[in-house]
This record gives sequence, structure tokens and C-alpha cells, in this order.
Amino acid sequence: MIAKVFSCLPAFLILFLAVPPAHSQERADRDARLAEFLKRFPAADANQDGTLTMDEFKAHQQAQFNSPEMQERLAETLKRFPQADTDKDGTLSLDEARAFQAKRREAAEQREKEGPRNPPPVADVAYGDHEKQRFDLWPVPGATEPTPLVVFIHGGGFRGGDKDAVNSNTVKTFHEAGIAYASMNYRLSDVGPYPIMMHDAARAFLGLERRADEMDSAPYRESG
Ligand SMILES: [Ca+2]
Ligand SMILES: [Ca+2]
Repeated sequence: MIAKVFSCLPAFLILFLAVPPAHSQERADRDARLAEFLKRFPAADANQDGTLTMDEFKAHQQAQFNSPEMQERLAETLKRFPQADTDKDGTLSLDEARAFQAKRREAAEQREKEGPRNPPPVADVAYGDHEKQRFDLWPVPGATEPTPLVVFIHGGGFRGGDKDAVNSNTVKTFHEAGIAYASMNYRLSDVGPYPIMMHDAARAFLGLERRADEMDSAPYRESG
């Protein structure tokens, strides 16, 4: 899972993070990593003395970061993960990209600790023609009476996010309280202007209602 997260960001950032801070006890290890980096990127040794200093390493990172190819890839990353642009200036700085990567790595580690995700028993139900108009549903297992339903509508400033951002423990907690759980996607601002997101939320609720009528077991009812 961590590898999957890393694959979305440029490789040089991964290498950058792999170099530990220069605490004295870690210096030897850091030098070994710099030597390893030098083998892969000999051009980083600006003065060609066969050794890579931290200054050379950082200058190489910055040059890589400024290259048109990298900027293009970062723009792609920004499109997929707009929340990484923390100062909202429309571009990803090196610090923002690194902070975002660290955050995702932490989240991935947390998810790994939590164990496998609880897959939705009712997955990817269409409530419209657009690929984003889909919801997942976790009915209360074994319920014989209609149960309340909570619908998770992900955040992301109408520019990003996904219904997959569901915590298995959250679903479990609601189920223990006898409440069904749903998570929905909706069209974002790259498809059309506000309020299409609100319209989608309303349509998804209607879709969930229809789905409840069709289900033979583990039904639910909507609650305020
Ligand atoms: Ca050098
Ligand atoms: Ca920015």
C-alpha cells in the first residue's frame, strides 16, 4: 500500500526523504545513502570530485524540481491531490510536495496498522450516468428491521477526494450502533460549476432510497 502511495509522486522526492537528517550518529548512514544516490545520478556531483555533498544533493534536487518534466508531473499530482497545495497558490512547492508525501505515508502506515479495509458489500452503485455518480454501502450485518443510515460525503474543496476514504473502524462503530453506512462520490468542479455537487448529493440519497426498497435483507431507512 505504501508503494502505491509513493508511486503517485516523483521518484526523486522518495530518494530525498530516504536521506536522514545529519544527526551525528546517522552521519555514516546518510553518507552511504548519498553515495548510493550518486551512483544513480552521477550528474549530481557538480564539482565531479567523486563525492556528493549535501549542498550538491540539494542543488540537484532543486534543479530536478524546476525542470519542465517535473513541473508537468507535479501539476498532474496537484490535479489528483489538490489538497497538497496548502497555501492555495495553484502550484506545488517542493516543501508542499514533500509534506504531502509524508502525510500520505503516515496515513498509509496507519491504514496498514488498522488491518485490511472492510470492502463494501454493495459497491459502486450508479445513481447517475457520470463515473463519479457512484456510492458504496455497508448495510448492518444481519439486520432484519430497517436501520438508520449515515452517508459519508468526502471533503476535498470540490476539487478532489474519493468515497474510498472510509475508515473501517468507523463503519464498524456505526454497525455496532445498528446504523448502516454509505459513502458517495459526486461530480467535482472539473466537470461543472457549483451546485452540481449538491444536486449529486440529492440524487445519491434518492438512489440509496431506491436501493433500500430493492434489498431483500438488511434494509435501512434514512434518518434526519
Ligand atoms: Ca562533489
Ligand atoms: Ca502552493
